[in-house]
Amino acid sequence: MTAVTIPGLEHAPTNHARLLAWVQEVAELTCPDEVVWADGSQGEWDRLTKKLVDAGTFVPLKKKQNSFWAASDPSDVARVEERTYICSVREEDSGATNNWMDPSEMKAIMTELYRGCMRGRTMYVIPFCMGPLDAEKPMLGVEITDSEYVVVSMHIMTRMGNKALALFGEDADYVPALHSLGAPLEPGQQDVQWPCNETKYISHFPESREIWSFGSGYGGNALLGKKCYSLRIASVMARDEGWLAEHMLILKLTSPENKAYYIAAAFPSACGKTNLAMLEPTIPGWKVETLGDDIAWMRFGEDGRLYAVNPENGFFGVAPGTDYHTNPNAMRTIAKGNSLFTNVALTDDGDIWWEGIGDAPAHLTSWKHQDWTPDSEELAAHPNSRYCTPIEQCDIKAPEWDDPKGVPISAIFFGGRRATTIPLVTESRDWQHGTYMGATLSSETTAAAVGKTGVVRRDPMAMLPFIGYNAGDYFQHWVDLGKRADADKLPKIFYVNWFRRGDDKRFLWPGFGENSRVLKWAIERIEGKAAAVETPIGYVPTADALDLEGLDAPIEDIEASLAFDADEWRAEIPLVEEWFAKIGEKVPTTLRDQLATLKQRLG
Ligand code: SAT
Ligand code: MN
Repeated sequence: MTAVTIPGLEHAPTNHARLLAWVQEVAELTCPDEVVWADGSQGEWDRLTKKLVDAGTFVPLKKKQNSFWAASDPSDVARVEERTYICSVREEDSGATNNWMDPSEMKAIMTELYRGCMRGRTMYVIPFCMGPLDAEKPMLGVEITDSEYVVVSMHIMTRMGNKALALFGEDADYVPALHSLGAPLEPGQQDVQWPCNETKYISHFPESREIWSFGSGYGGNALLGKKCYSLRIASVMARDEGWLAEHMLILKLTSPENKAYYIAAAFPSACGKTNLAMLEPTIPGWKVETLGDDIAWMRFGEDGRLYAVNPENGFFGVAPGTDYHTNPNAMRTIAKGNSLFTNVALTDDGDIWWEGIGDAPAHLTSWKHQDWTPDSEELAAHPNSRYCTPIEQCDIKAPEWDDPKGVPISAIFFGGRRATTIPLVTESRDWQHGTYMGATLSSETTAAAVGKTGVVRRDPMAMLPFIGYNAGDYFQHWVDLGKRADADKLPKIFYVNWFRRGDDKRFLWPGFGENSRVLKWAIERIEGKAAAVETPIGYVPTADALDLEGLDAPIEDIEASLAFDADEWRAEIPLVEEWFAKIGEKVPTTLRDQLATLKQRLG
């Protein structure tokens, strides 16, 4: 058989034999018009953003330099959890919380979908590195894609191109990640603004550390370094190698005494991770700096402490609700330009707009490309519309944000969106109790995934859609790490809920910058300085243990936000039992014991 010649295939900038063979194989299967190796240069950015503008996918923003507006196909706006698969060799290794298909069966189906799927398009080969390039063991990947939108998004979200490829040598390990929009073009066929396919698969092969994605151009489905690699595949690597890959922001909190603490916090998608990561404290003398807003990789250092690294290079934040009040630092970051905006609204003078950013102009172009006025019944921006912007230009990034050593974590926060039951903050008794809190975390669903919003579901460690293996084994991994470590050096675990509501549905706690009061209490607990009451669910502050100086909120609301209500917690027990029953026999004994203790304490 003679090898197919596809322009660009000959001039590969690497001698990495396995990578070359894979690129050749994919090109022969998908039949692109040409193959281009992404170099990550400014010239490449300029060329591809122009191509996207010419195609109608991007509109350049007159009011933000080097920034672009894109609106997706209305069917391609979020992660598709129903179409996301963990294709482990054994079904039980995928577990009750993941979709599973036999790997060879999935590969057979997807190979047919991929056959000829890049006709009429360019196939890009994007070498990338998750986490610092100068890490002891750089975490490499290669995404093959036929989407220019993906290439330019990867410019922002990852370290990619030549600087990543330089680390491959001739045989470095890397995660192969194949992506196609699934929208081949016949000769002369006019392209659409947002090509995609009705059939979608987001597949992971944990044993061989591979990712195959088809049919979607949306961030979480298509930027494969993010959820697919840094959470689903990395969680499997972390289990095998004794570390943690978590859905957590990383922030640095400096006290008035100038002591720095690092906090990692897990909340489900669209529950305020980015806002907390960039918080402006309302209490004097405290300072927050940002290291990451979505993913933390945590490994034990030589001193026995847990060190966190953010594998990403940019923020892919939920736009609606972001403004100079809720997240001034995000606003300042995107104001500098060099950003992409997807599914927000476009103003007539070439700027972006979304619900919650301020008064609506008299006329907008909505995310559906329709005329929009304040009288319109539909939202101007999709609730899961996103900004994509480099960390580098965030004024409050911590200087050590890309230190390959990472930062030592003092506290881990778990949190969800719950109108009832869960107090503003609860401190766990120890790591195992904290693991129980994480494993039973619950939250109301948001627009970040396709499906109904506002439904309470268990979202363990905010990782429900991202655990790349059996959730019971994942809990066991958390338990085991805690047993192996020196208890004094482990982060203290807290459970928070900014979203508790009063009888009339109003939020009891003002949130945003005021959350600094909760951070302060947590740090003072670590330092043994703040008071708390012991309850059956852990240690909860009374209102006077919190610094409430200058807080403009009724004290009754604050007290209600902190309240432990035994009846509400008794009602929670059957839900946790149902949840553990769903996970099945792999629920660690330690967690069953935690549940039994809680039941007993509740009486
Ligand atoms: O949609 S993404 O997966 O890119 C972001 C998120 O849901 O956290
Ligand atoms: Mn996320």
